[in-house]
Amino acid sequence: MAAMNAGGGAAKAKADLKLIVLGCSGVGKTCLLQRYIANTFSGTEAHTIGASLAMRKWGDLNVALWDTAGEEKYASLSAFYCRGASVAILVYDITDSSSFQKLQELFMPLLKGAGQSCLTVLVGAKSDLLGVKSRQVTKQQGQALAEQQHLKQLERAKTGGASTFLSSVTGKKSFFETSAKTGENVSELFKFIEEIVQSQAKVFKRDPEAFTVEKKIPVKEQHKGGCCK
Ligand SMILES: Nc1nc2c(ncn2[C@@H]2O[C@H](COP(=O)(O)OP(=O)(O)O)[C@@H](O)[C@H]2O)c(=O)[nH]1
Ligand SMILES: [Mg+2]
Repeated sequence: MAAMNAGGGAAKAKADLKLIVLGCSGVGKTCLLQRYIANTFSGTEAHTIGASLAMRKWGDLNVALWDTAGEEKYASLSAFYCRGASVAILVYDITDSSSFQKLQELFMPLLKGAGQSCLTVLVGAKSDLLGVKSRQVTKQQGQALAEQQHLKQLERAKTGGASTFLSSVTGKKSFFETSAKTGENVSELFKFIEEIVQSQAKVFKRDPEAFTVEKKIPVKEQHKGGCCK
């Protein structure tokens, strides 16, 4: 079970790599992590996990899973939050085209601060809502963005001279539509990431970006609704 610090105070942990979840407020980032970590979903309560850092062990690797705790509202904090990330899960809501737009405009540029060979995976969240609400972002749009983003990261890694494992990853596969509510595709998403990461364990073990994370954690995240208000 993951060691979580769900309340206020400081979290401190040694990590071999950092995974971050980026996207507008309300798209379902916290619920996605909660489904993965605890296999639960709560549609109502304030998500204390939204203010926390969770650790997972993938083979020999200690992975720090960072959930944005309101940082999505403050670009400067988000840049700090992206620093040195090895994996970024980029989330939008498939029933909200503005969350897809804002992901590209506000959040993807922040990846400049992530690790040079950062693996990016795109997630269209809330797939269970399709019977209730209409889809605003097609699968094709999601897949095209995933491929485009993957190529961008690959280019960046190569320009920086880093020998990168990203060339062994297919952009097309770096895209998932998930539901934290039903659990659809959530384990597939993390399995995909974990397999890539584990196959590169030696790289991560050697990586100078391995770090100690320490962060003052706000006591509670509050939802004001809407996207990035
Ligand atoms: N139907 C449905 N609702 C979801 C899903 N994921 C999150 N939500 C709801 O969307 C709202 C925001 O979720 P949250 O994870 O807190 O979003 P965050 O701000 O991106 O962390 C909450 O009311 C959740 O219950 C999902 O997969 N399906
Ligand atoms: Mg959250």
